[in-house]
Amino acid sequence: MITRRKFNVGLLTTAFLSGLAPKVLYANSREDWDNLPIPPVQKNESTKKGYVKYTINVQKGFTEFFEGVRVPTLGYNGNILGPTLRAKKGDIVEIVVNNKLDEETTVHWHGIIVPGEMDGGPHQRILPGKQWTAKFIVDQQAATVWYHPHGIGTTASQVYWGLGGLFILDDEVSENLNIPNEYGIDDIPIIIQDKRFLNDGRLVYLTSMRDIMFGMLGNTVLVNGAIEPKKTVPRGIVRFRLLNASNARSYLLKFDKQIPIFLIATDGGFIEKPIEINKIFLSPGERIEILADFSSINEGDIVSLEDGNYKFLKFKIGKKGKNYEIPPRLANFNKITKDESFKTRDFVLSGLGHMVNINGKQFDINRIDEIVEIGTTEIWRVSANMGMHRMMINNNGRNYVIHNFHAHGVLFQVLSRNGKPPALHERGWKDTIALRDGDTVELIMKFKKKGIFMYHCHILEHEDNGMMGQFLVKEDKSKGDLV
Ligand SMILES: [Cu+2]
Repeated sequence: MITRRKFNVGLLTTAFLSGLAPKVLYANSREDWDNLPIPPVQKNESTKKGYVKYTINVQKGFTEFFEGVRVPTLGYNGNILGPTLRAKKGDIVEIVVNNKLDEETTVHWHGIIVPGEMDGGPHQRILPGKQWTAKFIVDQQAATVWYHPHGIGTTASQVYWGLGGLFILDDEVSENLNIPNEYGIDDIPIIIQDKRFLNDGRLVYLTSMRDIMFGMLGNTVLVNGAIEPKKTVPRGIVRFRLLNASNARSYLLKFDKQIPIFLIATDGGFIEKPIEINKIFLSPGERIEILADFSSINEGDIVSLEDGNYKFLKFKIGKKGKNYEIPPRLANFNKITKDESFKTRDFVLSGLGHMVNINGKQFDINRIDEIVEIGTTEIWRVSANMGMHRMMINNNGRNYVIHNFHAHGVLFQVLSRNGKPPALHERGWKDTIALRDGDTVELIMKFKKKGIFMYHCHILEHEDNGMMGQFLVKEDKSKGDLV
């Protein structure tokens, strides 16, 4: 995947190293349209009905982000990022992973609820030159999920240098709704990442103490591996599957023109009915699906997606697209109520940099932190408390996402944030949730798969520095097999 931009030597100064570069930096770049890379859909190697087989090679490559500057990157079956994998509810999925790197890796299916041994966490190490096969049944509703490395101490760098890909799960509901579903045409994957480039166009990682403290923030936003790309979209309703695959940055996105936007899915899939929103919030690891209605925009006009006033993705409105509607209903949503909970556990995320911890502990692969009984429902009360570090984060602003919380092997619903009902975009199925300093969220979840799973901060430098714990979902033999 070659994603060229002409580089304006000298315009990028260190003043922008911790903030995002304003768009004027690239004002003189080539104005190619339709240079948004669309990750190819991986071909199913199996012809058996209901059986999906993929082979993923984890490999080294090069990417030319700026014309004439080739930088080393990592990719799945390519130079950067990876193909989009697809499977349907009920499918048996077999994925063969070949590690062609010089270091070990793992592949975690973020948002897919599989038994612990297939989860691709730190226990499923793939040594250099070795192979690992994951096999699982898709046992959940349609959703936009993703896959990425999850080794001990290597997740952040491997994701930063390019490893990550989308995984789209379908079901009867997603296939029968009259919403855009032409991949890459009106159903568009948007993988958002920020990276730090030097004046000469080189990509760099971890260059200051701040990167260790708060996680790596870049100075340039990439979409699907390309810098500030552009795409023509049909004049009508377009579906966007947004994934924040950044190491540490959260985004508050909006379009720069007034158009109706409807939230249709959160991390774990469809919500009950579309909700009109005007901003899209995503912390690292989170996904959101939206329908944007461009029919009021004239053909040829440009609408940008922006964070603050940094327009990092531009859409040119093309010819009228297919006739879609904003459906009045999307899917069944069974709310889990508080009284179903069997137990409440507390998780306090504290510290920065090398001091990050959960409940005062740092990750130890030989220690199980929590034991849960399969089939039970629990409330996990998760909070971020900076304590003595509070002074350091004050200049990041009150809404700064200092940590977030991702649990493997389970989807949850948010009961409350700071005692109040959660925001609209947090009322669906979730697997990752943002936390500001002082926030407390109550998450309710039912454990359906057995094995050892991780819970951690998805600011990847924090995860690698030990902001992670393990829970074991155990079968209660007296109650029979629920898996
Ligand atoms: Cu964190």
